Amino acid sequence: MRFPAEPFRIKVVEPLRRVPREERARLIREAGLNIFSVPADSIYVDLLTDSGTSAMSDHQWAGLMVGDESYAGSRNYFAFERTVREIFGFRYVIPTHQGRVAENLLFSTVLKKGDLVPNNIHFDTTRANVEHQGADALDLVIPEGLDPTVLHPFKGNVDATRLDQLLAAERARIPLVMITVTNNSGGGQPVSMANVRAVSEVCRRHRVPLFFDACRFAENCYFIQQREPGYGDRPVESIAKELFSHGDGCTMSAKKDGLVNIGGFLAMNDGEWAERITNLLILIEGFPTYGGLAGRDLEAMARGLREVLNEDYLAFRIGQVAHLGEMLDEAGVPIVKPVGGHAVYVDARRFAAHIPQSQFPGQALVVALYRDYGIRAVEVGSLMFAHRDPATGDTVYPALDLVRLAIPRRVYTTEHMRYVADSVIAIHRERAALRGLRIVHEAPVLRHFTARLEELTPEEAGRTAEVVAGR
Ligand code: P70
Repeated sequence: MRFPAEPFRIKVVEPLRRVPREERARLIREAGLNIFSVPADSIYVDLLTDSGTSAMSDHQWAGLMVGDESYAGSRNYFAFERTVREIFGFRYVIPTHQGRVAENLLFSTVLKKGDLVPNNIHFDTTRANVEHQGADALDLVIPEGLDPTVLHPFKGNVDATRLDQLLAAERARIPLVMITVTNNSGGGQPVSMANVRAVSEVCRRHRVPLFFDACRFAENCYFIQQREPGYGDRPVESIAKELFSHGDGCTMSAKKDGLVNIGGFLAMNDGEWAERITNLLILIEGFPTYGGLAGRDLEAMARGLREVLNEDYLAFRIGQVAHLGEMLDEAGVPIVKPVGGHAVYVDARRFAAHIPQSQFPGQALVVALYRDYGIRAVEVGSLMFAHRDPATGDTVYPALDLVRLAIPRRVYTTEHMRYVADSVIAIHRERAALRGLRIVHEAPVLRHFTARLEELTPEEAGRTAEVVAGR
């Protein structure tokens, strides 16, 4: 047996619609080749994100019925606060309606212009929220974390030596250090406990608070149990408690490992920061015992945070994602290895080697996956991350150009995964037919959400390919 079968059975089903290919071709064209603009009911298997797409359990749905919608002091808040204190161990618990608000509240409270925030790799909303304060977001992942072919058990690790040097030189500009678990932008790769301990030691020596971006903490802790010496016999929950004991706070989008469709929070030990953040919360999100959510949402989140630590669930979850990766890898499709916790990342630079990064090879694959097979994936590459160097005006391309197949939690069956694998493999066989793209409209920040693109003609694509090849 490759991995344990689903540790749940299905009580409610949601029918999926399969639209004809011609209709998909029209929809993606009208969407400006931007997959975010395609209506979701025209998608067969939606792997855009694992965020907010989880199936809740019967226990969580039952929790919605005991929602206490009091403006202040809802009992669901206290259940939620208790749960977060127990698992994460932080004193102050501030609910928000999703992760980026937690980031925004934290950064607008503690950052000033010219500051620096190190992280393994900032996720796009985190980077944007840091930069929105006029500060710099610095990525300090270990070099292995940027090479899709290197097999390393903890490719999300922070380069602790570089962090130490940076703090020695720039301490005054660094109000906090962050670690993202798992490292989403680097392929959903975990961070080891040893690395967290090392980073924590560096931070304490320089007296800088350490915060986690905890979106996928349970998946990270499961990898620690499976891969790190000394943790094989430890329950995932106890690993999580140890992990967070090395830090001073966290931001969390509960839309991932909270197993809910909406929700997030900030938690920390510093009372002064918590007070300033709470004041801002009241201004923009809501009263501190609901923070932009309904009482029932807080209950679902409290229950989800416990369910996600169930080890039968985690073994199935991580196994299902790994299985999709294995099917692709065995067929020669270039993917980021080892496979991460929530998604399989296809290496688009190798998949479509004839398309230069300036022509968005990842997005070309995303378009083909939808048009030919009704599957929605997301580009995590030059469309999402390329930017202009303010000094030289040159375009700086990210090291990795990836296409992410994110697997929603408890939503798709292994048969769906087989369909996805067969589709990607079929496109890979015909990859020479993929054509580069160009942007015709873009927003100044987070452009990938709304950009419009068009396909290059074969002649245009041919010309740039020759220039790239130096002919
Ligand atoms: C994803 C979503 C959200 C996220 C995250 C980390 C490590 C913070 C947040 C923000 C975003 C996304 C990307 C592409 C398509 C759809 C959605 N990640 N930190 O799928 O949390 O969304 O709750 O504000 O991964 O990776 P929130």
